[in-house]
Amino acid sequence: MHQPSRARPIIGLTSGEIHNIAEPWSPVAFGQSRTYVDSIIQAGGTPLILPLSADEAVLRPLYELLDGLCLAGGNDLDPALYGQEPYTGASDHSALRDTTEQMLLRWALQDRKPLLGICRGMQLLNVESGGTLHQEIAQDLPGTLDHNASTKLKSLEDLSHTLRLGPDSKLANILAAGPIGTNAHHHQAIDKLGAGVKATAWTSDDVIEAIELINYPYAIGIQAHPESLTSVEPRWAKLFESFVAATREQTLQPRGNLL
Ligand SMILES: [Mn+2]
Repeated sequence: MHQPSRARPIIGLTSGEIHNIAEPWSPVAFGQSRTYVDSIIQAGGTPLILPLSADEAVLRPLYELLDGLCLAGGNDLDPALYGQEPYTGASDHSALRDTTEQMLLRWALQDRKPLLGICRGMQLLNVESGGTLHQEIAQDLPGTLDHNASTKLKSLEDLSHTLRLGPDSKLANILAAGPIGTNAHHHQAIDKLGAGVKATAWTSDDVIEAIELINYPYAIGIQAHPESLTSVEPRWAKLFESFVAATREQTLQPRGNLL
């Protein structure tokens, strides 16, 4: 059933647990960086930051509002999700965030809603498809580039990485051909690709920097943080524009009295 699409599609944006280290007594906040919010707004969408909850009854009504889902960056996934023990004693993960995002992602995949996974979000797309991660790039892939160069420079507007784009990919179509600069702010990377997952961009050391789901209308994952680069490398703004455009093109499900 075709419904008129919204002028401004609603893009669900996953949140993370924010701990106030300076004031550890203060409650944990659920939030997300405004760079994602700004990028979605500039691309014509309306972002909706989603709270963390393991309760399906809480999340589902919010999910029903969404035209697309952006799985944002954040801390590591629990290595148990891809069948591994953490390399170092305890892994830096939020079980609540893992559960929340898995629930949202599974619903979105069932409904074939447009998906954009950034950093951790790309890793979750791969893991949910049965793929695995390198828990520590420096340990697993010695001699590779510094994938935390931007972290060390304390700037996500840093373009220390250059990506080569797979020619036969949605990403190359969106960004136009030719290498593109990006930031480097991660210590984990995709190892084995999941079922139906295709790598679409790499750094010169062959670390996978982008993926897409094949046989799916629009599901793109990016290892870097393009939401911080739309000013310094305007080609990255096209990624968000294409994502919002994809949410307009989909056949929207009836939403009861909301439409
Ligand atoms: Mn990288």
